[in-house]
Amino acid sequence: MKTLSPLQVERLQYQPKLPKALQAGIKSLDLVEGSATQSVRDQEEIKALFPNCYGGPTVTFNASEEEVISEKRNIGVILSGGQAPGGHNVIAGLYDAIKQANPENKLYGFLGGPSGIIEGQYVEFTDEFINEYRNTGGFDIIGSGRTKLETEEQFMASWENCKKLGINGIVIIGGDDSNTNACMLAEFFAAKNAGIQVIGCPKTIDGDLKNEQIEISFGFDTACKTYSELVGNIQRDANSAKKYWHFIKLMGRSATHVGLEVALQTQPNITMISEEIEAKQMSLKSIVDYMSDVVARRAANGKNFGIALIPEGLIEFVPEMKAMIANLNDTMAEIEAKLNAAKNDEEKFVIIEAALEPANAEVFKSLPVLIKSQLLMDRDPHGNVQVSKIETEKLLIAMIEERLAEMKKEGKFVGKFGAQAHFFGYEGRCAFPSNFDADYCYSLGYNAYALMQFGLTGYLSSVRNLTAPATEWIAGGIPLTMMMNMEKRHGKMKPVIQKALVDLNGPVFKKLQDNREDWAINDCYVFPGAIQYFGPSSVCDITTQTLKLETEAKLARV
Ligand code: FBP
Repeated sequence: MKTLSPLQVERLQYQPKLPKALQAGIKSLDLVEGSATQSVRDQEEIKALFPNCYGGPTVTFNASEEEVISEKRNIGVILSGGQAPGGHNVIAGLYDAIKQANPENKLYGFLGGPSGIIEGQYVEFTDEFINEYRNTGGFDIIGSGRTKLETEEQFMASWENCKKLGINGIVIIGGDDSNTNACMLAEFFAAKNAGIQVIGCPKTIDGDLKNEQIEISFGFDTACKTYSELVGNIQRDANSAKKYWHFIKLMGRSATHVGLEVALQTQPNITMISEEIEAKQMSLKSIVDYMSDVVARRAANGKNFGIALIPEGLIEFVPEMKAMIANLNDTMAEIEAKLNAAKNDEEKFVIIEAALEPANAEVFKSLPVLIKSQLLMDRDPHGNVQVSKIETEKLLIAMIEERLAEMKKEGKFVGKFGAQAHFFGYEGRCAFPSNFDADYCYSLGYNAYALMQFGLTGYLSSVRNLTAPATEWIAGGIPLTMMMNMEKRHGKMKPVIQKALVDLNGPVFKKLQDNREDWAINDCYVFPGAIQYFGPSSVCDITTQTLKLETEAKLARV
């Protein structure tokens, strides 16, 4: 017998809100086609790679008086990549739509991520099963994984397993890489006339899967609110004890949307933004100089405490580190056998330093042993360095300590520097979804089935107008090819969904920039507290500052 917390019991009763067009029911919909689309770049190459899925129109739904005729269907769903709050609600929304369309329809969940469809590992959802997971965080309903679905053999095996279950639609809930794979699978099925549609849902706490039609990926809202609560609590502690600098690394592998949003919600003393570091070509030394300068200026005011937010992916944006990591990735692949034969990390360092280009070898050598070891860890299946395992916050603390010691000798630092390192990532990925994410995810799942009902494939479920109340949200879809371009992966040019990085000319970054100096020196901390699920909608349903500022800027442009 499972023990449920009082909040869990309450949340199971929560009925997520749907956009008005979807409220009339899955059978009462009208599809409105927008204009044809094209990929963000490299149109000819993407079109050649996706002849069946390329260039379809954007679509939106309206409620309709006429009933949609719904054939019996079996659908499979896959959770892919890192956890994000609300994934269970995507499945719940999908399930409810499927059953409303025809109670004989079936929803299968493939277990453990994309490998589930390849290996034929699945469960069939029932009311009882689904009901236990409504409005809960996590992906434990069927588990997730990072297997990259890309080879002909994998597609063939997936097809075989779909045939066995009579599946004619697959929903892939994932980030940019997983949705790229969703599009490849859609293209494969379309080319084979397999009669299996594929729809993606935009997931990732990192917030880097977005564009004009996809205002935000799900999970970002809850994750940022969770981290902001924790950062706020630490700010109170720092402001009470007045003896520590807290260096907080925040998840967000490639983009700093999480760091930026948390900064706007909490107003810490230092916020590093990876995209800015890259644009200004800031070296590790200049980052350390900037941070040490803030520490010293606060110390001069008698404040030997503060809060610094560090993006998870920072290390990959520092020019000399970026060049070194790229060289390291290639080198490690080339000398894999030699590295496997090495007895310990010390031996590996020697082999690597000899194999790297001289300038990169110097950068590698200059790093503390801990960081060097972390850089040698396995890459993820998409070829990314696992930045969550690199303790950048500790690297910066060590370097700032050294810099402050020098400054002390020069009479430029009169104070104490005691630092604490934190990493907030996993804490936010499986939190109870906020009302926003509970509603958004349920709508995305429900809407994914609506797209299938109209025969679409290779589309991403899109729900827009998200700063308005949920009933005013706009439901529809966009072709996945619309978000694609060609990028180099594992040494080869591949079609991928373009990551949305922080726009340094945008309103969100501008807000940070305008306040940075004030927040650095004065204590302007905001303490957001815990996510609220019950009470006035102005507190419970409100979403992120990022969305608010971006929407205001969009409206001002119109
Ligand atoms: P997704 O892009 O798959 O959503 O995952 C993002 C993320 O949460 C990153 O912020 C983080 O770097 C990574 O997952 C950690 O992955 P893992 O769960 O494999 O440690």
